[in-house]
Amino acid sequence: MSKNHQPGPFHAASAMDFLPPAQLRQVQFTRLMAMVTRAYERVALFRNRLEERRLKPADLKSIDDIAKLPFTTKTDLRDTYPFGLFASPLEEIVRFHASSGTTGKPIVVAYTQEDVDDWSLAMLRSFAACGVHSGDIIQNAYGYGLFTGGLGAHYGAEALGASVIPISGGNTDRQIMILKDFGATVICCTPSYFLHIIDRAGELGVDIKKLPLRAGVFGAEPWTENMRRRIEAESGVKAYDIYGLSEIVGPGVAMECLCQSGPHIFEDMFYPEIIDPKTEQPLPDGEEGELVLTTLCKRAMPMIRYRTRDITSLAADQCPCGRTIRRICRIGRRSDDMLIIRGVNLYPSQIEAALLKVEGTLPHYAIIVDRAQGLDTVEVQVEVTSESFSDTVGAMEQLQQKISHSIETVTGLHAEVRLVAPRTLQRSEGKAKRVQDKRKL
Ligand code: DLL
Repeated sequence: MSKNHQPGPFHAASAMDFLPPAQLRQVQFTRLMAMVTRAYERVALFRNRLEERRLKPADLKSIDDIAKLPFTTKTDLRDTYPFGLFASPLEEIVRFHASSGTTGKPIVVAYTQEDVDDWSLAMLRSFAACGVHSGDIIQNAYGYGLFTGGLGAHYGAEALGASVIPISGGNTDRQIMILKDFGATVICCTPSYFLHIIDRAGELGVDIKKLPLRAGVFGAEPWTENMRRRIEAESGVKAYDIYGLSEIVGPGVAMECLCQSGPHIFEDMFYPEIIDPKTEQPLPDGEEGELVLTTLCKRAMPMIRYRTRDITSLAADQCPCGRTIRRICRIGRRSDDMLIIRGVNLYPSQIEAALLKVEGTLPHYAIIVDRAQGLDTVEVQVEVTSESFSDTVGAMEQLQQKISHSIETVTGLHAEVRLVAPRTLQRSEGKAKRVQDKRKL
């Protein structure tokens, strides 16, 4: 192990990260059996899917048999909205979260008390993996609310025994003041937001390199090695990649260790597979494809072979940190059209759903995504009917506001709206290309 790759103090909660592979497989199989049995007995969709394949939980003989199980997709969550996939009665649910669906309705996820405890443990292991410890002051700038980032990181940080500053996202000047005044040693936020904090700190004459801030737990959106280098060079803060998604638990599905060689998946809790998104056949370690995850511990809302749409590969080589759990490579793209804007998931179909709610608009629109001073911007250009377009300036402004409001209601995001005359936006001869993503990550 090189000098830069010190393993850091070992945290007892991380023992599962280092299990011998045969023992890990045994743990995975035992947990899989309990989870699949629960899903089969309590969730109609899973029971029907298994019955269609003439499968019973008892037919699974080893963890490899997971490949016999049916996939679950975001459409399944949409079709069973809001509570149709719950395996626990509502009395046992202690928490809901939600994330963007593909149209107007969000997808809902739920947790029992044990689920919240397991999630906190996964986040504790995430923090411990990158050397964060009980003496740290963690500024948690992930959004608190239905988004899983804020509360997920919060509970994990408390379980670790660290001091949490639950500042949530936004209000950058205050973020910088608190970073300085409280002497935060760790920050949690999206990597693009941290770049924005760096830029703003520069404008305010604050040198982040001189602050006690040592590490950043960055995720919820794709980022690159280039961004990591920029963050580290400009702020002196070590940047670690954290991965997760609401459907599986939230943040803490996978997290980088001090070696910064890709997030380790907490495989005893979330079983990873890589499949070819077209043929749906499993691919071996090292090959790129779509990540499929199965929750091995979840009670309120178990997920069987959930198709994440995230494209990655599982690293086959051993990490110098000694963890036996596998790593995923950076997720740079998805196999669907979901965009991530300031950490918020956005489907073009949501914009369409928002426009449909406003009279006077036509179903032709373009979404232009860009990045200004580290922050993502969204402009929506909308064709309006000729009657609306020839209306008074006041009426046009009103329509613009209505559209903007409708987009914000459906997506939770603010977008600049530009009204254009009928037949101005380029028509496509094949699949409509509605999104221009000009961000250079
Ligand atoms: O973004 C959970 C999270 C919160 C992860 C805080 C990390 C930190 P969702 O809003 O459901 O959940 O979005 C999940 O975001 O399928 C990926 O496409 C993307 N994503 C999350 N982390 C990363 C990452 C949270 N480190 C979706 N790199 C996922 C690339 C990421 N993409």
